[in-house]
Amino acid sequence: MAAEIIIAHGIWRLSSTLASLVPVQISVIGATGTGKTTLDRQLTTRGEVRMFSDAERTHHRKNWLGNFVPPVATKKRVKSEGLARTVVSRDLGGHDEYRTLWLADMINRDSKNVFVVLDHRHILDRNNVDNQAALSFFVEALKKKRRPRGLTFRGWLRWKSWYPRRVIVIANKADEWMSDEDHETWKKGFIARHGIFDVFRQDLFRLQEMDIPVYMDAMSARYSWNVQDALYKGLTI
Ligand SMILES: Nc1nc2c(ncn2[C@@H]2O[C@H](COP(=O)(O)OP(=O)(O)OP(=O)(O)O)[C@@H](O)[C@H]2O)c(=O)[nH]1
Ligand SMILES: [Mg+2]
Repeated sequence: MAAEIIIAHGIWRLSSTLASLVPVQISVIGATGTGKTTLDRQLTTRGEVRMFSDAERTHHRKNWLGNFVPPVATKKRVKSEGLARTVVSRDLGGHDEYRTLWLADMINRDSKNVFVVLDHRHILDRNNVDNQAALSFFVEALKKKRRPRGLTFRGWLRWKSWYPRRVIVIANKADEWMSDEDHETWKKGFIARHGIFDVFRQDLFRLQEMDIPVYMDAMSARYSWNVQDALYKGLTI
């Protein structure tokens, strides 16, 4: 009996280790300057990430067909509460001209886990709609089934019936906007009710109408607060 328990435990450990090694494709999108490159660096190197100046925003060159050339996709380990996953992502730029590249990339890689990175600029300046525009573009493109430029042959075969499996909205730069009271709300698990998400609710409901589950969380990519946990939890909803 004891031997059987040991063997069963061994099999369980082995299968969970193997599952953690299977790469999961993820897409990280969001307006320029929200912290996508910082997140990419955080997952690669850990610890405090240096500040990136305006001159260091992500840009891509065009190929002879006029399509933007994305950077290579890289593997990263994401750990949370003793569990781990291997994720594959590409650091794409957030400027308006790269939005179709976000779509083409997620369809080409069949990356069904979409992380939308936001910051608090719409709270600092009520007239700033960068974050809203980025999310709306994505939701609208899914709803209207726009065919993005730059699809590969495989992407072209799947684009018509392609939908993400989950959308994870992460409010970054929590070190700047999160108050002690907000932190209490977060600890209780109610961060989705925070005002920072209010302007996005209409679009988030539209995603739910398409049967796409939405998860909301907060993080500080620069100071490594709740980065891996938010990603890991997002992948499990
Ligand atoms: N305070 C704070 N600043 C952050 C955080 N994450 C990113 N930043 C800062 O926000 C600015 C933009 O960060 P990037 O990572 O370059 O933004 P991006 O989303 O890659 O921008 P694009 O490449 O144009 O799409 C930089 O000055 C970062 O240092 C954070 O968690 N907290
Ligand atoms: Mg960048």
